Amino acid sequence: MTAQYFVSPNEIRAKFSQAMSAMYQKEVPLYGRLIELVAETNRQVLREDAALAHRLQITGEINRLAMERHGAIRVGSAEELTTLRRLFGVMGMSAVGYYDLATAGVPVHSTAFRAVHETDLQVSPFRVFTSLLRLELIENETIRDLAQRLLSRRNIFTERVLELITLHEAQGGLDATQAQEFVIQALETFRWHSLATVSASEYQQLHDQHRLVADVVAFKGPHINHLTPRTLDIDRVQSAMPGQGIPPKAIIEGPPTRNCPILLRQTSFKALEEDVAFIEPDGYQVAGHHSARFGEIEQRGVALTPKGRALYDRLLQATNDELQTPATESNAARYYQLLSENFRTFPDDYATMREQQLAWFRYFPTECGLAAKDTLDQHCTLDQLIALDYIRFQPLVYEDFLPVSAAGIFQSNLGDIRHTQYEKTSSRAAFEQALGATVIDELELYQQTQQRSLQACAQALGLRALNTLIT
Ligand code: OOG
Ligand code: NI
Repeated sequence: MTAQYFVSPNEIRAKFSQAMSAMYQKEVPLYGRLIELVAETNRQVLREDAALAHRLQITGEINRLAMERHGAIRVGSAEELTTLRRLFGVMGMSAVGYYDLATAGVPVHSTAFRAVHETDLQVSPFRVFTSLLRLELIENETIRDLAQRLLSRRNIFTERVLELITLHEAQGGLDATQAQEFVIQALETFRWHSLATVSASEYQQLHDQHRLVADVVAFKGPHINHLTPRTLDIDRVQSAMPGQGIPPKAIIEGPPTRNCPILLRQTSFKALEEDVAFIEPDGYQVAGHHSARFGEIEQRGVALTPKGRALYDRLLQATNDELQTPATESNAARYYQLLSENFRTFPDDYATMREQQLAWFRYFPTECGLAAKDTLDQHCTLDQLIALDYIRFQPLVYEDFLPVSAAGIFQSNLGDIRHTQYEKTSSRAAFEQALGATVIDELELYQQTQQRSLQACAQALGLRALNTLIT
């Protein structure tokens, strides 16, 4: 077999993302309604905001908008995480970023599996926020042992998907039939199972320790717990949600509303209470409830440089310090007020953000730049070319997640705001060991994308090199 018969990982990812979305719409009908609401809102926003529509056209994001979504799963062991890494590898997804949520009272650490190159992201931006339960944070030894026993007994992958992953690694790809089979088999891992693997009393013990522990270890597999479409106006969708019978959480996580959105804003609807059955030692089933699956929407803005990110983190921290208590429905108005006051110091136009090196951008040659190609001086600087309108810049979209926001999403759908302070510090090295690979630093990816766009400009304009000062 030669490489030309292999289906591109991008295509497998796109197919898988579609299949996952179809499965989740069947499992959670409210998600289907949310997708429609987001699609309708996006259409309206694009009709009303010609400048935004134009920008998304130039960056190509307009073509990926309708298919753009992320999912989230939680696993319990290093073996599960390692195999997931290999499974996502078949679809061209790598582990990007390390998120420690223990500092926010959630006993997991996480990464996001996603495509890394802008051309691949353009085909399918599908990402999966993947958390590993930190069993070592469970103080109760009996519960920890029970959890470990349950995890060691289960196999969350089908035999066939394991074979296909191995085949992919051995031959360097999958042909069309294998790829199709892979999508169907891989999906099984993320399916919802209403029959728990534990008795009602075991479930209760796990649940009393932490709801997350019960969710991760008491079922056959890491059911997908939400899928999140990307909206162009989260405030609008948030206020339209109740009218559609989808009550959102009180607070939109992340930065405030701005003219030039930065990073990521997110909101979710509460986890559903679902019927499950527990399996008693005598084999009988007992009816019960479990809530894990929810819905979420997100609005993505420009990715920030380390300097921009430090400013973001500082302003968010200042807001939370001033608020003193966790942001909830009762203090939402005050929270938003403090947030927008604090963020006044964060420049809200792309030109200033670029000048101050707060954000990453992509650069594109203009028609008049291309027309002037033969007249350009080799020593032209980027700023001069921008001033001449020979080059324009567009915000580079943030493809990742935010730990404080993620913790807020976890807490709202776990239904309790328990601010346990875990003593044991997290370790990226321990996570990477469980993963069987290092996680990619997302900042390097943004820098590379920016750099590639500058190289493409230089080439198109017949210049030897173009650089920004951002390193
Ligand atoms: C993941 C919560 C985090 C996000 O978008 O930040 C998340 C989970 O609940 O498993 O999905
Ligand atoms: Ni999410």
